[in-house]
Amino acid sequence: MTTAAPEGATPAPGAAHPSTPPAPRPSDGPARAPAWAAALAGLAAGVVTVGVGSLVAIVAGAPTDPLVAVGAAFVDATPAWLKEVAASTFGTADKAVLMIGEAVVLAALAALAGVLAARRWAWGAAVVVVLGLVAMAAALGRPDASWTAMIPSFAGTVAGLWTLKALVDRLPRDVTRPRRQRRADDPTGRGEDTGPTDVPEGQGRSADDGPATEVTRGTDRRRFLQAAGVATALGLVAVAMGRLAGAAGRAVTAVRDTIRLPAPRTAAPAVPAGVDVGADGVGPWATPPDDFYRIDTALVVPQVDPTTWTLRVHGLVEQEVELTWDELLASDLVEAWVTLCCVSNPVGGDLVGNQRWLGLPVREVLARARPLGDADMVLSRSADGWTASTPLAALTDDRDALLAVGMDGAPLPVAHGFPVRLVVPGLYGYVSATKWVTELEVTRFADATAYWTDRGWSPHGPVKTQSRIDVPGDGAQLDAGEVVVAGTAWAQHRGITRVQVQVDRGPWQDATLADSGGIDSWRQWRWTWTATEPGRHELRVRAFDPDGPQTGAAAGVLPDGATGYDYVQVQVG
Ligand SMILES: Nc1nc2c(c(=O)[nH]1)N[C@H]1C(S)=C(S)[C@@H](COP(=O)(O)O)O[C@H]1N2
Ligand SMILES: [Mo]
Repeated sequence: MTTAAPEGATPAPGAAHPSTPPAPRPSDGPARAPAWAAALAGLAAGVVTVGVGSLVAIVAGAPTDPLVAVGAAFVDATPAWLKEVAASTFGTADKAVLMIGEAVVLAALAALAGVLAARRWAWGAAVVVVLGLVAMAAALGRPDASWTAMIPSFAGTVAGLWTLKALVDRLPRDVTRPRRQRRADDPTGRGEDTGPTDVPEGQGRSADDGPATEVTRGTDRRRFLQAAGVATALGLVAVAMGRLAGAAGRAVTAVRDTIRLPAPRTAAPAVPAGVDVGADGVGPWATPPDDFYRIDTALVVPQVDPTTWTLRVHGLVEQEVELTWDELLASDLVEAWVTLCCVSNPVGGDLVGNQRWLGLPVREVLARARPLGDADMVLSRSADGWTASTPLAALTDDRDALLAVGMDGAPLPVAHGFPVRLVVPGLYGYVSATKWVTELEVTRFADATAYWTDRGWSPHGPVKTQSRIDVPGDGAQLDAGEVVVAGTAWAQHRGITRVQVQVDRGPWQDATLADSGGIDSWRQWRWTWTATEPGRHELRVRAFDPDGPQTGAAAGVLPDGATGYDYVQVQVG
């Protein structure tokens, strides 16, 4: 009988004790869970799936909420005539109707998954997995979607499967069990001597508990309802958070869409056509904003409304200053190309990007506040409380340290700091590039520390001169002959003066530099290698700034940025 018992059936008392044979259970037939409970398990798992999916979507900062993605894919896939019918029938409410319809269909399928899972786990699981695959496909099918678009649906599906399994295991069973035999009839004859340590908790019950059927069902049902209730509540909270964040996001995005940035007082210098080295596999010199690396601690991207945004400049200043969005846009804005990079970028890594920023030089705002003589640092703070410590000198010298409002000729993308962020040439992002910035506190390194400094990173983060081989890729198989070796190098605010490549630790050889787009931007390079000898080879690169070659000593990113030469190993022939 035990082998025929469905998953989740209460183990017989003493089952965990090989020395104690199970008590006879004459009518303990294959217990069947009531359909309402199985359907409820499915619904709860469905709510968890959707909730986790939309939460993960916010965390990922992507518009790939599974429900929305499926809805959007449905709209795209709907033949035009059906769309017309829907539009004329439901009018402007058709999107809401679509989402409600989707929720109803999903609820029905979730309930079905529960009922099936209660009979046979694999059937129920299959329904969940198929739904998950549909959502992943829908998310991947959105325009511009990268493979990460499927993560929310995937996470939701995993969470849903887990919840379904947990609830199905707890389904109450309609079992009619006779009153268990008294201990006196116990075939082991151990009778009343059976101590509490001998019987696992909750499994051994004395006959005084009354009819086993009532006790078991009542407990089962209560436990199940509690578990289903908790799962549903958590799922609903997640859904609500997803909706709220989504609504705030849409509102700020809508405001962003209406903004027309003023023309710069000083336009960025014209970029020579030759900044791109023109080698396959080397990305564009100007990083498209959609491809620009994103690093921040924000779980939910801060939604800052420019109309209520202000920048407060205070601390060691003669005059506190408060700047509004309108005042900022009415200022003389400057445009500059600046390469931003992350201190966590390993040698050869891609946490680096180059863009054209539009903003007000920070020194002009600071000049209005008039920092006091003993100040040496500006602690910038974001709307979500993140902080960066920037040397006052880097913000007041003649470099283009900007209170930026534009990137690539458009308002900042929300994930890159809309409406206002800092961009400071020559410093890693963690000590300078505060997104969603709302506050500049003029202070001293001796008196204040920033977010990452409190977590073991250096208070100072000047960018280290670095170079990277983009082609050939590590592990590439190459034909003997001429091989294009190319990549990029950066030494913001000092400039790249030379790049060299080395084969198998031989002599360093000069690469050809692409045109310079200014000392604050990275510089591409290429070198042609005549690969004659078949076998394994190693290519290394190093860059020079006006002070000399980059350091070759390998060091990790902590506490102030990685050093060492980037290299690739390739196979020729
Ligand atoms: N508010 C805020 N700004 C921030 C951060 C952050 O966590 N929060 N991270 C910084 C770090 S470490 C880097 S490298 C840059 C990255 O900017 P990006 O995401 O626009 O590429 O932002 C900086 N600005
Ligand atoms: Mo960073």
